[in-house]
Amino acid sequence: MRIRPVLSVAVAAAAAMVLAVPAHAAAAPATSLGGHRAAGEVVATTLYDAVDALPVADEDRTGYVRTAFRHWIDADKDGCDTRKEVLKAEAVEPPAVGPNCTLTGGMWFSPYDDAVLQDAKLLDVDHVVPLAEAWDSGASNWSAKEREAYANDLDEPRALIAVSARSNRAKADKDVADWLPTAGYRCTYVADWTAVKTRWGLSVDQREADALHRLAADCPNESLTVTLAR
Ligand SMILES: [Ca+2]
Ligand SMILES: [Ca+2]
Repeated sequence: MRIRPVLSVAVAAAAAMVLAVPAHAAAAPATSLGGHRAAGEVVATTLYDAVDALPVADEDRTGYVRTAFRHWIDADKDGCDTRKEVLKAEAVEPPAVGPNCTLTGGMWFSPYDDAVLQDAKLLDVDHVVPLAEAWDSGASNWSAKEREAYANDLDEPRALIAVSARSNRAKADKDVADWLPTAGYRCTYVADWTAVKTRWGLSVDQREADALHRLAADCPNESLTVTLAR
């Protein structure tokens, strides 16, 4: 069970972009990620093809510090930072929002470990592809602004997720070769991981690529639509 109201906004935005081009062009969405990429491009692919398209490269953590990714910001200046925005968006029962965006009450479902939580303090907002993993697989070459956009990516509902602090701390900065959520959520997680890596043009290391292929083979080859961020 996932409640992601922002998803409908993303779908509407993607549909609007499709509608903005002639019908014959809309019938042939981009399916290949080889070569040219452009921010804002909507890629319509499948899970298997998307996994195949991720570039394989060695990863390098040299120079990584968590503060290289500025977060949490309050992009729309409504008093609620990115963490609070995700908590509000994903609540099964909405919390009361007080001064300084203090969240009281509410209920959340953490799909990583099937936990039901009734206190925002018990949740972390997880970067599905962790900041350190992003650094290792491409973000070390980005500008500070790009890293800030990555760390606060509210435009992509698959990028950030409210989960139990317990499960997030078990995951830490591990990739799919070393940590997975509960079995019932794995296919969603693998698809979300692949979508985020695709969106941001991040590479995968060989162990991770092997794990993604193995995991995806046990999942339906669902269609995957990704708006490229860079
Ligand atoms: Ca805000
Ligand atoms: Ca990796």
